[in-house]
Amino acid sequence: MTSSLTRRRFLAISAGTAGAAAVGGAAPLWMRDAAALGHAPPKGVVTTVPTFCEMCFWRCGGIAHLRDGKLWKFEGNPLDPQSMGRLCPRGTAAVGAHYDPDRLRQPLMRVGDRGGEQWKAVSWNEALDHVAERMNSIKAEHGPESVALFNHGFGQRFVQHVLRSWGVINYAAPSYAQCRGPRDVGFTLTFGAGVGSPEPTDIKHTDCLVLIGSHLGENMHNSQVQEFAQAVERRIPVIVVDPRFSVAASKAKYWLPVRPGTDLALLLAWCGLLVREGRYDRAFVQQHGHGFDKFAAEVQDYTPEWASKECDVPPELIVAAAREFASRRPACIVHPGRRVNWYGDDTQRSRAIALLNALLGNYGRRGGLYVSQGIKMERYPLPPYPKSDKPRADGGDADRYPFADEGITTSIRDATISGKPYPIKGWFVYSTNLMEALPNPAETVEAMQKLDLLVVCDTVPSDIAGWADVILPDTTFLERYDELLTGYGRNGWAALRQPVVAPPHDQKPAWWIAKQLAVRLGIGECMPFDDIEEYLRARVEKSGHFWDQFKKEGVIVAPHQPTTVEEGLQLQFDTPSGKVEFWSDQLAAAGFDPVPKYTAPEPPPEGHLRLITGRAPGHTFTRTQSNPLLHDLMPENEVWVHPATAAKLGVKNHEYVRIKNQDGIVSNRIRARVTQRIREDCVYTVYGFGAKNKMLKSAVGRGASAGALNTRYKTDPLMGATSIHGNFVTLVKEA
Ligand SMILES: Nc1nc2c(c(=O)[nH]1)N[C@H]1C(S)=C(S)[C@@H](COP(=O)(O)OP(=O)(O)OC[C@H]3O[C@@H](n4cnc5c(=O)[nH]c(N)nc54)[C@H](O)[C@@H]3O)O[C@H]1N2
Ligand SMILES: Nc1nc2c(c(=O)[nH]1)N[C@H]1C(S)=C(S)[C@@H](COP(=O)(O)OP(=O)(O)OC[C@H]3O[C@@H](n4cnc5c(=O)[nH]c(N)nc54)[C@H](O)[C@@H]3O)O[C@H]1N2
Ligand code: SF4
Ligand SMILES: [Mo]
Repeated sequence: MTSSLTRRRFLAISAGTAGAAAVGGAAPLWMRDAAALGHAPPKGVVTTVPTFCEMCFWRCGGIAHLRDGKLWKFEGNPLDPQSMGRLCPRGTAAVGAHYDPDRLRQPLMRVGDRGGEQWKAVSWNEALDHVAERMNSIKAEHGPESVALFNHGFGQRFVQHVLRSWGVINYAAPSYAQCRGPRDVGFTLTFGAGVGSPEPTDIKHTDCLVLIGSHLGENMHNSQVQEFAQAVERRIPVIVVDPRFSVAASKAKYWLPVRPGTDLALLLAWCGLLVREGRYDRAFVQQHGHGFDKFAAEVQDYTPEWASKECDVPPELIVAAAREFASRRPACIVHPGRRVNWYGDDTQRSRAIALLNALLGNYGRRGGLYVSQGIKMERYPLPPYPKSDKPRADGGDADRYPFADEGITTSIRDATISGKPYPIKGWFVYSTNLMEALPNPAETVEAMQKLDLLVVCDTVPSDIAGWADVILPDTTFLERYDELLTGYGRNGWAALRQPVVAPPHDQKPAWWIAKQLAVRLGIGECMPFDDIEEYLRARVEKSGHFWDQFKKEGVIVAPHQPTTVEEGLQLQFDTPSGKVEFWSDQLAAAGFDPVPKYTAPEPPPEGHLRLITGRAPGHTFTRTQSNPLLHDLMPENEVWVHPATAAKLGVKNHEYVRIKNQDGIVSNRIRARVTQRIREDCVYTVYGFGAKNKMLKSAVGRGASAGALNTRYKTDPLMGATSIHGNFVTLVKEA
């Protein structure tokens, strides 16, 4: 396949929503011709620097182009496996993050009440002295465990390292309990390994792809979307299960518009059908399965007719889809999804997805789920972290949720509110916008009122920064070094993040902030190097690579190791039985269902609709709202509503409405998008809009915040993930 073809498909896949979402109907900025993007033939001296993208968490390698020393454009790095030489619209718009006029420019300290958004500009010395002094007084009174870290994204590495070196034991990212946690736990319980990122789905070679929600094409994880576009071009059957006619659904052979929250019924019925009709991989099950007979006995009673009633899709469609994907095994994937925290029982749904894949025998198979390989890069010798005799308060040590294997943001929040198991008095927030990312912002506010110290390190005045005592302005990823990226995939690879341009104001790179803080906390020895380049260079050279070449190429790709049985891989399963656990003794012992059981979701109360959320191709959550290029592409979100529902409510297409939830929370005004592309019993909007911080001038008040409407959430009893799709809403017309 030629790259031009692929590129066309790539654009076509994402165009579906991007075009529709762009207000005003004009082609979105990133799709206009090269000249409009500023890609006119260069004048002046052009230089290039490779680095990797942080516009989302896919970490694509790109090449920044400078014209006369000024940042001009950012393109894919052909050597990089995550970008395969192309960036998605958000990556291309990274230039806008550097030039964003709303950026934080210097450290700020709060004057007046917390959350009052009154600030004075201070020097770095003053800001960091204050943070260190407050941290030390919390340590003196309560111990270092009473300072917690919330972090997300790649830049957090040294911030976390310094805080843990100082004694912090509670730390969490929303990418676990608010995102992929249930999926990774569901897969670990079944196969002994989580899914990880990038997802090892061999879409490139698959003969059939089943998507449960996963809205590829709106979810723009770059290389995955490129492979999906190629798969569509190859005309493989795509099966999409989604209450909404997503971009992926528009490319599908079968679309199953299930009633929201009923996926587990469908998945169990599919398992039942495969078992009854003998359409599963007997050899795989015999060789690698544990407890298959008990599993089979349990699932064989789930029929398409039963699932049809729960899911509100015809039984014939359920059967046809199952026979279609089963006929392609093992080169068939039921995609594990990524943001799976939908209803609070998500680990068991993810486990059902894992079990369905196991029945297809696609684990470690070409066209199925391959087994990722990594790269070995030597470590830099750093002192070990001190030990604490206190338990973790972040729920990450499985006390509170037996199968949690990472820290849980909301457990830290709960501990801050309750003071149990001990008081939490300081929050250090690095690169996560907790006001939007966590459920029920009122609880976040309640917790923050109990703090003696709230530090936020961000690039822009996010909503959480509005609550800070001290705001530390980070550089954007284009202006700094970070830790070395060691990635997993078909090949292991390492990538370098390095400064492309100088920060425009008094912003400082995260590693520098961490080191300065370490010195003030009296633990400077935990970062035993003057400059991070020294650290990175040592790691690279010790690993047998050339630093200068790495700086020039940006990527080191490890030699290929087998990732599938076809390539000679020996399968291993790190479960208690050493096998694929169709029946989970672990779950049974902990008092949970060893095979997932279905509970019907609560129906919306009379006159209410379920609120579901997802992604727009041209934004990443709140982090791109003030990026001028992406703001231009999509300045606000819309609420999707079915014509029949809209007619009942008297709502017209494109009209402004407000979303009101069951607890009386009313959103900013938001345009209605009246469309057949969604079921009648739910509405849909993209998450990340509706910023509240006044300093975010371009984006404040634009669109509705889905985070603010998520006041009613359930917590997954297995591992602590919090649900997002549990709210019922009405649309209120503007007076
Ligand atoms: N452009 C862009 N891409 C991104 C991101 C971004 O911010 N912007 N974020 C990245 C991140 S961190 C993540 S985690 C991923 C998330 O991306 P995905 O893992 O694809 O997220 P989903 O939860 O599957 O996406 C929501 C989809 O699920 C559907 N849905 C809602 N409720 C139900 C239901 O009950 N059943 C079924 N079957 N479907 C339902 C919605 O209609 C929508 O199409 O995207 C990544 N990619
Ligand atoms: N209601 C609802 N809630 C959700 C979701 C949903 O779909 N709906 N999705 C969930 C998912 S999948 C995820 S992954 C999480 C995402 O949650 P977050 O990671 O909190 O999402 P962002 O909005 O990207 O917030 C990141 C913050 O980091 C800042 N930032 C960006 N780059 C840098 C940098 O280089 N340095 C520093 N210091 N800061 C930086 C941004 O300005 C922004 O304030 O949200 C979860 N919460
Ligand atoms: S998927 Fe897009 S935004 Fe995410 S890292 Fe890659 S290019 Fe950047
Ligand atoms: Mo996520």
